[in-house]
Amino acid sequence: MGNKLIVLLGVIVLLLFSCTEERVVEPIIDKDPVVIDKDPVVKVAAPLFNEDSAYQFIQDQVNFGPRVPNTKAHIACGDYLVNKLKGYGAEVIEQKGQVKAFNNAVLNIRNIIGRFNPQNDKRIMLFAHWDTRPFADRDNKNQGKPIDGANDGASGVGVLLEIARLIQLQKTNMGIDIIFFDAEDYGSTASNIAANQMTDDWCLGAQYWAKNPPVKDYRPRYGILLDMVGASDAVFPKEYLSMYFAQNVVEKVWKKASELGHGSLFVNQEIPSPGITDDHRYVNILAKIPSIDIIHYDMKEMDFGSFHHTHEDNMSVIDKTTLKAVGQTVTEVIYQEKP
Ligand code: AHN
Ligand code: ZN
Repeated sequence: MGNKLIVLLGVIVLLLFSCTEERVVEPIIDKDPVVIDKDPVVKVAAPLFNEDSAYQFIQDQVNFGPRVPNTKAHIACGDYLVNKLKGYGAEVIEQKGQVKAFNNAVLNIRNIIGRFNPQNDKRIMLFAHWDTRPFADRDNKNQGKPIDGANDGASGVGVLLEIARLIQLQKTNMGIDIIFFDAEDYGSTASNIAANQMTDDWCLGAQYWAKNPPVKDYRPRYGILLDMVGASDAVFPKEYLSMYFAQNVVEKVWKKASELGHGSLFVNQEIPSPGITDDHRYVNILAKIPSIDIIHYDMKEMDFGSFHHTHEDNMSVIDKTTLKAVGQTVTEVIYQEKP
C-alpha cells in the first residue's frame, strides 16, 4: 500500500515538473524585447566629450587677456560666454551686481547662468569661476601683474562650454544649469591668512548669487564645481567640504571616473584634502545645494600646482588628456542621472 502511494506521488510530481517546464518555454516568445531602465547595468549612452573643442574654448578666453573685473577684457570675455551659451540653446540670465573686495575696490561683477531645458524641475547645477586673479602673488616676478589663468579660471569654463555644446546635440533627461561665477579669485594674499582660517573675501560672485537668488525656488539635486581641471599631471583628491555636504555625489563622480579608466586622476586617498574655500562652500552653506569641488590639489606638496597664482598659469600647462578625463566623467554623470 505505502509503496503504491509513493509511486503515485512520484508520478504527480513528475507531471507537475513537466508542466512547469513547458510553461517556461512559452512566454519567452511573447516577451517584450525593450530593455527597461530598472536594470542598473543598462546605461544611457553619453555623447563623446571633445577635448580639442574644450581646449579651444580655453584658448579663446585666454586670448581676451586676464579677465579681471572692471577691465575691458573682462567685459569682452563675459559677452563671449553669454553668446556661446545662447548659441548652444541655453536660456541665459546675466546677474550683474557690485561687491566690495578685501582692498575696498568696488567690483562690477557678472554671474552668467545658462539654463538648459528650464521647465524641467529635476535639475543639476554645473559651475566654474570665469574671472582671473588680478595679481601673481605667488610668482617671484611681476607680482603686481594679472595672470592668464588658463588653468585657474579658463579650464573649468572651457570644459563646461564643451558640455553645453554636447547638450544641444543630445538631450539630457535632467535639466542642466551651467553657472559661471565671477570674482572668485579676488581674495587677499594667502600668506596673510593663518593656516586653515576661512575668510569670506574669495568667491564674491558665488556669495552674491546665493544671497540674491536670480531664479525663485531653485532646488537642483546637486552641484558640481570644476576648478583648475586642465593641467597636465592633475590630481583630484576627494575634498573635505564636498565629502561633508555631498558625499554621495563625490562617490558617484569618482566611481564613474574609475569606470572610465581615470582613477589615477580621481584619486581615492584615505584622508580627504583639507576643506578648500571655493565657490562650492557658499553654494553648500548659503544656498544649501549639496555640491562638490573637482579641484587639482597635490596632497604631498599641499599645493594647487607649482604654477598656481603665477604667470606660469598659461596655455602651456593645459593638457587635453586631463580635459578629456574630467569632461567625459562629468558628461556621463549628468547623462546617466535618473530623473
Ligand atoms: C584659496 O586659495 C583661498 N582657495 C583655493 C580656491 C581657488 C583659488 N580657486 C581658484 N583660485
Ligand atoms: Zn585662484
